[in-house]
Amino acid sequence: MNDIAAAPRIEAEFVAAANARLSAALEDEYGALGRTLSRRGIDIETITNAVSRFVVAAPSWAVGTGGTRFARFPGSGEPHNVFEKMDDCAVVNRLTAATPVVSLHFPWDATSDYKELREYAGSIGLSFGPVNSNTFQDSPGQKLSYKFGSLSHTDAAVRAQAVAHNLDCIRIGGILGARALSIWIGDGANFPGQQHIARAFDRYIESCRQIYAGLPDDWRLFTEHKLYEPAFYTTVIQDWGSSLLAAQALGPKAFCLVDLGHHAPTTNIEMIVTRLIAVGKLGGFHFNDSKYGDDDLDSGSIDPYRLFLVFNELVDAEWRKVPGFAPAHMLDQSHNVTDPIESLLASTIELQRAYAQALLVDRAALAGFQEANDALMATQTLKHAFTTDVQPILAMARRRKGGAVDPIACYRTSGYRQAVTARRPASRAGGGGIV
Ligand code: RM4
Ligand code: MN
Ligand code: MN
Repeated sequence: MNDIAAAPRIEAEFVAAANARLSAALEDEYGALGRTLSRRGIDIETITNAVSRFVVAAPSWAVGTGGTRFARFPGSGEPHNVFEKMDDCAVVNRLTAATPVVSLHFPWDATSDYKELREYAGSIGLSFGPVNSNTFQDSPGQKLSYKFGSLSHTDAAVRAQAVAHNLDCIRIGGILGARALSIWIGDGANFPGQQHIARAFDRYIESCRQIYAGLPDDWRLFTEHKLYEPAFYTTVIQDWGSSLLAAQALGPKAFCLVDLGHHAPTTNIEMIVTRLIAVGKLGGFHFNDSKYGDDDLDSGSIDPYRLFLVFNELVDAEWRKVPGFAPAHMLDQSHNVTDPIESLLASTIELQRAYAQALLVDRAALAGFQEANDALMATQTLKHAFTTDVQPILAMARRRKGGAVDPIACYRTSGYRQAVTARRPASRAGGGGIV
C-alpha cells in the first residue's frame, strides 16, 4: 500500500511550464519539417497522429537498477515494492505520454491486494499489459527447485508447480485487467547429453497445454524464445522456430514474442518478424538493444537502423492491412549504469522515432524499385526515410497528449529522483542480479 497523496509526482502543470519555454522553437521546427514532408507528398499530421497512437508497455522490473552476473550497484531512490514501481512508471508516462501500460513480473511484483493495486494504478493513469511468469529462479518459500528446469523438468511435480504458478499469474492478471501472459523459461542444458532435447520440448508443450487450458477466451499467451543463457548448450525454446512450433501446437490464442536481444548477433530479426506476421503468429516484442548477447541495453542505443528495419516491417503489415495484426509492444531492459527512468524515457522516444521514420518510407516507390530489381534505389528509399530528422513530430505528438517536449531535460529539472531518494531507503549492493 502506498500513500497516494504523499508519493512524489511530476505534475501536469510542471510539464506544461517546461513546454512553454520550448514552444516557439518547436512550432518553427515542426512547420519547417511539415513543408519538407509536404514536398515529398507526405502530410505531417498523418504521421504525428499515428505516433500519438503508439503505445509501449513499461516493464515493472526496469525501474529498479538491474545488475549483471557479477554485481549489482544500486541506484538512489530505487522502488521497493510494486506501488513505488507504479509511481516511477507514472513519471515515464507523464513525460512520454506513450507508456500508459505496465507489464508486471511475478512473483517479483506480488502484493496482498491486487484490486487495490489496480485502483492505485488507475488513479495515476496506468493500466496493466501482459503479465510475466517467472520460473527461471527459485523464490522464497517455494517447495521444489527450478535448478534443472521448470515447465520442461523431468519431474512431474516440478512441472505441476510451474504450471500452477502460470495459472496464478493468469488469475492475478485477471484482477488487474491484463489480457496476456508471457512465458519465458530458463530451461535447457549446459552440456551435450545432459538433456533429451526432444523429450524436454514435449514436456514443455504438455505443460503449456495445461496453462493454455486455463487461459480466458479474450487472452493471448506469448511464448518467448531465447538463444542461450542461463542454459548455455541448448535452451528448450531456443529460436523462433521452436517458439512457432509451440504456438502452433497450443492453438489460436498462442503467439510468439520476439525479444530483440535473444538472437545471435548477426541474425536478421526483421526477417523473423515478417515470417511470424505471415503466419499470423507475431504476438509482440520485448524491445531493447544489444551488441553481443542478451545485453538488455536501451532500445536503439546500439543499432537504431535495425530497430527501424523492424518497424519498417510492422508498418508494411499495417499498410497491407494484415488481418488481426495487433502486436503488443513492451520494453524489456536492464539499467545498470543509468537512471532507469531516463533510460525508459530515451527508449520510448527511440521506438517512436523508428516508427515515425518507418511511416515515412515511400512504399509505392519502394515496391517499384523492388519489382525492377533496382537494389540501389530500393535501399536508398529506406535510407531516405531513416535519415529524416523526425524529432519535431515526436515532440509535437508528446506535447499534444500532455507529455514533455524534452522528456529527459524536464525529468532532470523536476527533482523527482531527489524526492524519491529522500523517501526510499537505499537498497543492498552486492551479488549479481538478473534484471
Ligand atoms: C529474460 C527474458 C524475459 C525477462 C527476464 C527478466 O532474459 O528476456 O523476458 O522477463 O529476462
Ligand atoms: Mn524478454
Ligand atoms: Mn532477456
